[in-house]
Amino acid sequence: MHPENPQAIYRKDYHQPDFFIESIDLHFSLDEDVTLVHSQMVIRPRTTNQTVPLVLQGESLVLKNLKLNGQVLNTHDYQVDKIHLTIPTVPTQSFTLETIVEIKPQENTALTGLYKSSGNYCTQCEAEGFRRITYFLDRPDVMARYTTTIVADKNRYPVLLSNGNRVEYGELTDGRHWVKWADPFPKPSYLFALVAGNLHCHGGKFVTRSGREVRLEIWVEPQNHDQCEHALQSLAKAMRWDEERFGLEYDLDIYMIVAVSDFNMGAMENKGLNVFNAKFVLCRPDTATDDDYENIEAVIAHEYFHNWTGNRVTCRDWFQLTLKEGLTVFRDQSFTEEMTSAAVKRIQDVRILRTSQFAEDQSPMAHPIRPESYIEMNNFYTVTVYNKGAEVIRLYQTLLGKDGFRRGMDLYFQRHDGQAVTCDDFRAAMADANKMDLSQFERWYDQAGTPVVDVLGTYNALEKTYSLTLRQQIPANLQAWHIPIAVGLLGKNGQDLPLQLATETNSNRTCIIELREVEQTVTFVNIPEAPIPSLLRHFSAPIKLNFSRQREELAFLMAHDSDPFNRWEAGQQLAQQVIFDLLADWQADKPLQLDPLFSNAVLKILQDTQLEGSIKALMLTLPTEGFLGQQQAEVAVEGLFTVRQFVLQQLAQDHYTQWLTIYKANHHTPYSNEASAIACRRLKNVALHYLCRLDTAETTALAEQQFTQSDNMTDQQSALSCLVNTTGTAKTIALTRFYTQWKENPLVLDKWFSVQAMSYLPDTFENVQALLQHSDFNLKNPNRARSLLAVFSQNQAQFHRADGLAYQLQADIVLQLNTLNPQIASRFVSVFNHWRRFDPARQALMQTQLTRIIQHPDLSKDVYEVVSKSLN
Ligand code: 0A1
Ligand code: ZN
Repeated sequence: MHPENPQAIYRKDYHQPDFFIESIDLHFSLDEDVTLVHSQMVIRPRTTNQTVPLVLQGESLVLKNLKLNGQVLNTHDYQVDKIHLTIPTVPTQSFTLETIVEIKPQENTALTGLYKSSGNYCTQCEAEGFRRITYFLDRPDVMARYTTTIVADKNRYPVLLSNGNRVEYGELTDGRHWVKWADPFPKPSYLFALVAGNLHCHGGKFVTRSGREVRLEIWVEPQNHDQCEHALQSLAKAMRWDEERFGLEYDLDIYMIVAVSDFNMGAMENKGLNVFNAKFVLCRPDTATDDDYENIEAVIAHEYFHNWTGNRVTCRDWFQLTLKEGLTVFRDQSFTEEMTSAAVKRIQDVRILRTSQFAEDQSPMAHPIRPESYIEMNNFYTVTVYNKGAEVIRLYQTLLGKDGFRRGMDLYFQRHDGQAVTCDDFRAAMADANKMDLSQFERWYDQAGTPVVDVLGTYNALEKTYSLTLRQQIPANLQAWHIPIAVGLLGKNGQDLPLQLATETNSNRTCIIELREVEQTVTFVNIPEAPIPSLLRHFSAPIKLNFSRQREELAFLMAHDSDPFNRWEAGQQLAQQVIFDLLADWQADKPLQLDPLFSNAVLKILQDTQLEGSIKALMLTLPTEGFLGQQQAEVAVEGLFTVRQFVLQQLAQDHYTQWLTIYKANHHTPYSNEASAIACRRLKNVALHYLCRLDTAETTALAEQQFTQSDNMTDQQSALSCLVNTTGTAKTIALTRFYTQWKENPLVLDKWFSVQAMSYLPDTFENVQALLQHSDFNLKNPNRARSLLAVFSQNQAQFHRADGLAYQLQADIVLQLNTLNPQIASRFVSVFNHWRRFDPARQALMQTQLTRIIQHPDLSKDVYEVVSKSLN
């Protein structure tokens, strides 16, 4: 790129806006050729008698008319460039500004601003998309009252929606009709939304705890009318939960959700009118998996929870994004923990954090949850801001207790309802409500990276004390974090010992150590025998904790820890040790032999009748190649693949009868969406995957049978993903059959692409190349592009082929997407962020592609930022 140097924006440069926009009255005339947007704003200078120019943002707009206080402005009274409208001289008192602009939503493939999806109009304005609709002060600390009139052809677009309440409507003589909406709540422009199209409504209602009736509406393309009920139920559950847990009630008379097929992200919390990726709305047992059901409930809840954490109290500037996102993710995680199983949800969340966020921390895109600068804000909707941000919120709750956290939340809303605020405001509310000093806590907001804590334990048999010494590894220029570490001590019988700190009189089974110094030692008294410590229970902080353990000790914790999270964790650590030792053997050309201790530990889990099924399924799943690679100084691509496959194969053989028993015991549970039925499916499908590793006629027949006979997508997809890794004809038959069955359902067809991209057979890359040519592949549709290419790029051994062909393909795709959809291009190029973690040959191959990309003449800011940081 030879851009006119895309400029970074810095957090320290924040200034209040010079003008506020009190109200905006919008008028859209939607047309197949050009859409006209007429806007009338009441603008107030921040201070009286100021003489600063008014600078509005606007992109890809054609200005047709401009009036100030009703007077048309002459061209020499204002300037327009690619991204601004500047009026050097404006009145010193409130004034009105009217603009008319032309836009072309039908040509908008970036899917930000106003665009078309399956023939319908919709909008996406976060972070800075509103400026692609009309000229505005497009920043979250400018909060205006909106009225919106939409005019469109009545036949094509019978449904016209925007934020707030529908206040007027009517018909025109030319086959067009109009609807006017008014949103009583002032809001930042990123929460604006408009939808127009031919949509079906799945309606319901919710009565708030104060007795107000709220109308709930899920809007979908007509053919999807039978896939909305779960979304509706999820919404009602989320509304109830927020009342009960946080005392927060919904505030409008209507709540609308629209499902669209083309969407860059998961969903968007626009006030009263959420726009959703259809993937997080539509489901039916035969089309959606258990995970899809759970994700839908979680995303619906997430967007709903934003109504308070994000909309009523919003962000002052985009550096504060985690204020709304970290908090809202924490709220949706807590909701799912209560709706499903707390331990299972915690394990799933920690897996995401450790595989994606810890990796981001190790990459050139590493940033604190509150970044200091950005070139393109859309690049900062990251696992760090979202998921680590949620962990940081969880830390408050761990430190203050659930009640203390609630007191902090109450004070936060009491102080800031209707305002645009900062992460510091949130921290102050937590501290003040609990009379606690949280100043050291700011480091979680301004220091990037994963804290590392080394722990040593010493038992003193004479004194009957056990001491833990914890030491933070602090990188240069950083300071010690404030870290709560939850600890338990297990006795020889596997039971928790009562814990009493030398400084306390009462005892507990789990104790929170507050680590604030670089090094601290805590001593437990009255410990009758040398204990086995269980550290960082339920992953009480987003850190890496080092404590050296023998395999026997890990197997012991895996069998006995009363904290289900740590039981799972011990199993993962044991598997990791075993895999890394085997890797050393493989690299030394020694024969591979699986440690019987590990195989037996797995057997014990298989035979444990007390263990809940979903946890059991998780405990029987090995760490991924991606996660294992991250633990290495240099990712051993082939070695990790070979060794991990070997371990899976051995476990399949060693426990063949037990896998079969588990499979059969859980196979006939009838379908339902209850936790117990889900657990049966999880268990049996883990068993099926192990069995199919043996690639025998018998195991393939099991998968085929499940594939043809299942009445639900969880089982069908799972069987298909087993079959794609088999070597006979069953694979082609199943793939053809699945395609024929589901070719009319895009969300299910996405699964067909993904399953093939995930295969571990050596021809996967060639298959992906062929699938790119398939008539159902479409790079413009983000779900479809991700289903094939993002999924493939996570298939470590296949994507990182030694010949670099997959890298070249990925770069080709990035360059195409760069023009079509920069946000998706930037996500796709991010796989190369980790290039320095590979061997020299692969480094060179990836660097070649990065260099090729950065030399592209018209690189978007999105891609430029990621690639330039990667190459630096
Ligand atoms: N605020 C939404 C996520 C979102 C962010 C950006 C988008 O377009 C660039 C779209 C959605 C959420 O957290 O759900
Ligand atoms: Zn969000």
